[in-house]
Amino acid sequence: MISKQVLKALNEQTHAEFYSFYLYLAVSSYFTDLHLDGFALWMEVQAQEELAHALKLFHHVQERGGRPHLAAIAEPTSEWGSPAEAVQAVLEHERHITGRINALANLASEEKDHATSVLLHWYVSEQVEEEATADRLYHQVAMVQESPQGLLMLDRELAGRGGSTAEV
Ligand code: OFO
Repeated sequence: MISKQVLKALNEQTHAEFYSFYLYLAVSSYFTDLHLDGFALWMEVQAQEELAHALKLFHHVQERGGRPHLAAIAEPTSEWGSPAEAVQAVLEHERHITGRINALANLASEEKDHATSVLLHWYVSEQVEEEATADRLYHQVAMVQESPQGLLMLDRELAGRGGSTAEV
């Protein structure tokens, strides 16, 4: 049986992952408006990953005899000053999520909830990848932001890699 504290924290993290889904969709939509379809696709694939992250936690709560609580999801920002700013927002969000996952992992250890600890090992590794890919993309877009040609080349590259978020 899951403790009340762990249940609450897992539900909050599920909510944070649903918010991540919303944020990536908002960024995807921003890039669609700019006709940067490769960026838009990359962000949409990321959004799908976030949905999977949320559902994995949702099902874990159910399997442990808890009840998921579905709180309202806030509207994400939908406008940024430049493509680099939009990608920076994603990078900062991933850093924030890493902090949350680490705090959750600490709580699961303190509560001796081994099943949740094992599940969270996956999230800890996933966050290393999420931050690294967002960081790489941010540096690439910042590098070409003054060059429309460079931006279009990067966009084409991202369009070709839309099926995998593990690479940029
Ligand atoms: Fe769910 O990892 Fe990104 O936010």
